[in-house]
Amino acid sequence: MSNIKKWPAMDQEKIKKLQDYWENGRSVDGIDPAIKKHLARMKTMGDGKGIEFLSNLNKDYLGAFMAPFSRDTANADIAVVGLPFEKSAPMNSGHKYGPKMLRELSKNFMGTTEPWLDGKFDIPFDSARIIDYGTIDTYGCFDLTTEVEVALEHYRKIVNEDGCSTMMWGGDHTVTYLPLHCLGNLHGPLGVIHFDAHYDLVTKADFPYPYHSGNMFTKNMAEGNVDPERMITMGVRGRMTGLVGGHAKNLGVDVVMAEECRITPPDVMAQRVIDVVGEGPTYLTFDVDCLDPIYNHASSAVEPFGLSANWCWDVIKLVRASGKVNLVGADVVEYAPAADLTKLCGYTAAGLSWKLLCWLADDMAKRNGEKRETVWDVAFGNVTL
Ligand SMILES: [Mn+2]
Repeated sequence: MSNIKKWPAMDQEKIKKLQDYWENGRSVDGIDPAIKKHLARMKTMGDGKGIEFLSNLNKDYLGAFMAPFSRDTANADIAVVGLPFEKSAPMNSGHKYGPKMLRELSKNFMGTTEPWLDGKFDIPFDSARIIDYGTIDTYGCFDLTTEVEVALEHYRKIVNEDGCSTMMWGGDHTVTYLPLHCLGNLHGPLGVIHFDAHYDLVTKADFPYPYHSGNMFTKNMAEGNVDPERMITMGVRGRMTGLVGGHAKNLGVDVVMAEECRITPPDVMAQRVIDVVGEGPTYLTFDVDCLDPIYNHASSAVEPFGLSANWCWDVIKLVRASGKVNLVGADVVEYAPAADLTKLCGYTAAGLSWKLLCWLADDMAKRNGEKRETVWDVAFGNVTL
């Protein structure tokens, strides 16, 4: 005989209520009204067919974060763009597969909504018209300058003609030249929030090739598109530090070494970022090699003793939450999936990209003075509630 003493049963009335809830209670009855409205809207897409978005499986027909694939930038506010450059990778390569893998993994990071702060939610697809522009095809460009010129034609249309913000996936860090160049032209000189193990401040005098993964900031400074005194770089360490550090001092870029980042609380660092970039138009570029190899070992220049993914997110979150920084574009670069057998680095990069997309959509709505809704022209299945 067991000596278990059974706990008294719940009373019949309570059980009856639970039975009734089991039969009739639906999750949609208890959710945030804004999300309820969003889900109802999603359900009517494409002549009432709706978008089934809770499962990421078999969603090749949808783009990044389940956004619609489109090149109609005249009717969009934010374009997710893949740039597959890898000719400037100093060591490990394979960045050409970065946008493709991140697009695939990005479909994990949504349900088209995201918990934000204080019980509020981000619903980026109800704040801005977001499209996945796809990956810009530079296949056959065997010279990096030609590759940049081909992609620039796309970027000038997306940004300068049609006024879109871009959430970009590299590619090696060369790709950041394009949004800085075009968004700087559109908005005026940009502040830059830069996460990286490296300064990336090589000059033409150092190395005369026009485009590479170490000169996209300095070239844009010389063109008037980036203000070095509104730029902060976090996470610097490793082999290039002694060589390029003098440029940061001479140009007035604020640099926080990885060692200092690790002992600085995120709220203190967030305030420093806000003080440096100010209220002007600001770009955020996240080179995954800023991260410690435990969070990223799939980039072209792995450097040990780096930042934690959570610290970076906390800093970014607190900068955004201040409401004081005007984000006009963002990117996540240097991810090379061939070295990422577990996809751990890719999930981190894609998850961070989704959070940056939410911030971009929020700031885009503020600049527009109104929320604009993403529309899916083609629907493929019922919304799951
Ligand atoms: Mn870099």
